[in-house]
Amino acid sequence: MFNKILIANRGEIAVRIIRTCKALGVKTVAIYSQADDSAPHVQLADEAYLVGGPRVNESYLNIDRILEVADDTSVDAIHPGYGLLSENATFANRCEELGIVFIGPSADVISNMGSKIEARKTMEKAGVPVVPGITHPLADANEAEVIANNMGYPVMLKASAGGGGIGMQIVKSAEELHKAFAGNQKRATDFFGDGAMYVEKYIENPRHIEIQILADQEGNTLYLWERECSIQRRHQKVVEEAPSPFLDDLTRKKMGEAAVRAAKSIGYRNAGTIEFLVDEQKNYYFLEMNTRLQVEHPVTEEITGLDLVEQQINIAAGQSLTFTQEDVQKNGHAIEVRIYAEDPNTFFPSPGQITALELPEASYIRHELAVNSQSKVTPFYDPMIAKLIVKGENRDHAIENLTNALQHYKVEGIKTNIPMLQKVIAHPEFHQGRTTTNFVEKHLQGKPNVNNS
Ligand code: MV4
Repeated sequence: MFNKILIANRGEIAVRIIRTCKALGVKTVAIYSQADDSAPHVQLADEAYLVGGPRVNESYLNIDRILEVADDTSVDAIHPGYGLLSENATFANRCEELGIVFIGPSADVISNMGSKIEARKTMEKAGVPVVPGITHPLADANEAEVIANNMGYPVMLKASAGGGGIGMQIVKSAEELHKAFAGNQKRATDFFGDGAMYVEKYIENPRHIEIQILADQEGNTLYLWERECSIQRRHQKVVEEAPSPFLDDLTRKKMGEAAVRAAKSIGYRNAGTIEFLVDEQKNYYFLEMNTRLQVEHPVTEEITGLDLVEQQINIAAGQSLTFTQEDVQKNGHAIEVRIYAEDPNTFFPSPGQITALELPEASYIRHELAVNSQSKVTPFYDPMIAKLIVKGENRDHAIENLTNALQHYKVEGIKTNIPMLQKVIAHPEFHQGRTTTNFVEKHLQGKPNVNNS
């Protein structure tokens, strides 16, 4: 087992990782920016080092400086958390060159899954259903038109390097196609420095359901059920739950087995997530693979009783999984809501000084916090300040527990999205499990399902 781990992240996920390290008796090294000198993760770690200015490019993405700290402190491994350097193949490679274990898959696997076209090709070969479409880069708008005419409209143009909803465009007719192609290619080039695009059939009113997997160094690969993450606003997830209210046990098993095939086909090691779009007929299609721990991992932990960070660390340290697929439990129902420092009406970030923080406590409540009652929320990072996770014997109980918890959740000094979360979970459509990706636009903003990206 490792003696010391550096956590190359900040906020709630850095705190979360430190917690498991402490439980495992592993020493921790935190890094921080000038804007984070009194942040919770800095206070909790055994050692903490300043790595640069407030902007992520100067600090949390500063690979040279982070590796200098890792070297100086003689850590055995680096946990990248999510976002930031977690899916950066260069960083994974640099760690390996220094003889430091990157807690994640190999650099090759990261880059293979980072290209959506490569990922589609790989999954198709592995017998995992992908959204109907192509697995090569489009030469030009004329080729896109030929393919789209064959496939039938609407279609979606997507950037191969895309993610987070950037660089994708719905196209409803041949007339729209040439303009959409040029616009999308420009955005892809501007954002990702890569204009490669492919085209897929557009799936109407899909759900976003993802399968958590774990794979050890020997290739033992298990699925840890699904998370339903359809309720989002502008590609920012808001509510996540496990299990999905939409899946039946047979679909659940088939998706789990497809996810295991996907992971095995690329020699995957680590915790990982296979994202699927699921249509109204419960057809599921591979969307992308995330080669890291996810923000919403706690709902899986709550229903399985597993600690995913512990599993990641054990796997990275070369230990084999100590349980089999049949051992993976699925108890009760868990829901996570993301608390953002944002104006509930305009959705703009609302940074500032927190003046009071009073949290509900109960056996069914779990908090993951990036802040305390004295924190200042700065404009430099993601405005997510906390996650609230509740459990229940079943979905109705979980919703009831969440309603109570949110009622007693007090953050003062800054604005938060709590009123919006309350509207979501009080909505009859949510109670009925009609959680589709257009939920927020349809039920909370009175607008049709427009593509805002
Ligand atoms: C789609 C789609 C419909 N059809 N692809 C959005 C994020 C990106 N990773 C993929 N996304 C979508 N791809 C096809 N062929 C609809 C979406 C989509 C979406 C997906 C998951 C969660 C929320 C979403 C909101 C709008 C659109």
